[in-house]
Amino acid sequence: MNLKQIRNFSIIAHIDHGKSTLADRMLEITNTIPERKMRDQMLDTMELEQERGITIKMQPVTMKYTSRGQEYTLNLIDTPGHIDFSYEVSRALKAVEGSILLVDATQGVQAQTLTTLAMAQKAGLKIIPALSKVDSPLARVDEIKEEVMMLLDVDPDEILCVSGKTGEGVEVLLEKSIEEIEPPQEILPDTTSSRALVFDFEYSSHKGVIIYVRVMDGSIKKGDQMIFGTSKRKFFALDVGVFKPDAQSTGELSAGEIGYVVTGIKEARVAQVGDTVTLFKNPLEVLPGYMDPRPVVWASVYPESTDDFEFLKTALSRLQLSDSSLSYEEEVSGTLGRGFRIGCLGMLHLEIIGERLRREFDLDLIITSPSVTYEVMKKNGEMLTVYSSALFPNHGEVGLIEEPWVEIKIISPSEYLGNIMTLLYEHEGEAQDTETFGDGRTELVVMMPLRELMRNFFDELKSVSSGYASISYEIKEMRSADVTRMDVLVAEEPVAAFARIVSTRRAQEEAEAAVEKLYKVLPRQMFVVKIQARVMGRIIASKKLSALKKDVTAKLYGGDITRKMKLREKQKKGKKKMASMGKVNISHDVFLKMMKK
Ligand SMILES: Nc1nc2c(ncn2[C@@H]2O[C@H](COP(=O)(O)OP(=O)(O)OP(=O)(O)O)[C@@H](O)[C@H]2O)c(=O)[nH]1
Ligand SMILES: [Mg+2]
Repeated sequence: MNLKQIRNFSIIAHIDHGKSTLADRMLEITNTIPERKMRDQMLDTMELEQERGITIKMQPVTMKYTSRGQEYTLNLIDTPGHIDFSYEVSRALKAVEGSILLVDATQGVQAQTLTTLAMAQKAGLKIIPALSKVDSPLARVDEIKEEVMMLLDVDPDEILCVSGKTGEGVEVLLEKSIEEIEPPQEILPDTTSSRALVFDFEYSSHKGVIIYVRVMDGSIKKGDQMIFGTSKRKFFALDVGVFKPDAQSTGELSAGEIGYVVTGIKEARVAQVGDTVTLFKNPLEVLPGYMDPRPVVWASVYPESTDDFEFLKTALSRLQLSDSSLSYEEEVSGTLGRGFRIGCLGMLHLEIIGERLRREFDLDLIITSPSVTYEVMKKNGEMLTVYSSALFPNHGEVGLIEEPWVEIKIISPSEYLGNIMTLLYEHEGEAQDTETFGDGRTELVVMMPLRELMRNFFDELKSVSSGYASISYEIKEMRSADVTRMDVLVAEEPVAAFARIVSTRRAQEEAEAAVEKLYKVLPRQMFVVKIQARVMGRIIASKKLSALKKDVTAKLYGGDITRKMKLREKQKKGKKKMASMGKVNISHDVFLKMMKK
């Protein structure tokens, strides 16, 4: 295929600014999808994406479009807007030459507008700015244009106005993209070999790993023997084709094109995003790949039924083949048995992983409350990286603790600043910088412990700003942390799964909340059960769950009072014995209820 007739681009924007809806109109205009098959957010192919109305995974699609008598192949990659999925965006950007930067005309520039734009600029991409949702009665076109002009240093007439709802302006946007985005170029135009960048993959039980590639040099044909540059695994290209957005076999993918290659590989961890595939008999050098994503939060996942352990293991390895940002390691817990510690890019990511495991693999799971990573130096000089609360050393052994801090950027209408400042204080935030941003809005730069960001900060920010504030964050540095382990004891025994790492200044509050919660969900036993929270070797919250009264004498009608007394005496002894054994059987149901917010 002639490179000059190819254009590769992505759509980037803040969450919900209308990327997938704009893509729908492009699919229609280019007749990529017949009208009768069209539905809203066509590129959100996952059931969860449709249900929640958000894009989770990037989705490439190949379209044909004729402009001024010339037919073009347009490869579009729709990207997610939510911050937890920005690793998807960064990978998509390495496969294209340009990006449409969409700004919602009813909302204006938001935090993720800035971060995704910075990513695209760093990748050296041509930026095509456009306002979306201009059909809306709430659209403030002139005002928002000003914001974009400041951001990009462009003239107002360079900012297009589109509506994914009505289709207004979409053809103009396509024409402009063809005009302004550079066609792809080969790095080695004369090569007889081929190579491609792997930017994503999926797994099919029939076909094995299917890699999503951007061909950089030469062309990949069905039947070619290929090799992964880094993992060195060989395979035959069993099928080659493009996304329409369903896979459509073409037999060949040439330089500049975006499509898929079926590898037949069934084992996990061979295909890596960012790896290069090249012709086996004449391999080319490996292309620069991607930085591995750094997990932000860790949580433990256990099957509700211990028999499901192997199945959970398989499920995670499959899931990793459709979500390259997921990492996990095996872990054993005294109470919950064998499970995994999984690393995620944020709370929504963790929630989506849990939901996919339940749905796509029909697994019943216990997911512990998430924790960030702590670097602990023990008094004996030993260094530990702790991801799991239960493994956090005892207070007496701890020398120094460090935890990750993030730089967060918040954009909000200025009238909510007071509320936001209070919230920041509650979450140990330190304001660094404020700047007025456009009309009546303020941009705040704040440093905060990641631990506090993960403590429901996003939801609280939404609520104190009536949904108007937007946020992005980046992990910046490690700082010393004033945190400690809180144990929850049931009948005087600590329950590992309930251990949490809490900030010392909030220890009392957390301890009382944990005891209260367990008091509510733990069924009564045959004997009195103490529920306690312990911090730094001291019990700081405690509650007694009274015993279940089972009247052992009920069956004795009238009769002998001494016999009744004897029975009661016996029962008392029995209870005492049970209590002294300290065995309270905590059911999975109780664990589940405790893990829930
Ligand atoms: N009025 C109006 N509403 C729109 C338009 N485009 C999208 N919407 C609505 O805005 C919401 C978000 O649209 P999406 O296309 O899913 O946004 P997105 O940018 O793909 O969202 P993420 O992928 O989750 O970041 C939906 O409720 C759409 O119906 C538009 O042009 N006009
Ligand atoms: Mg979307």
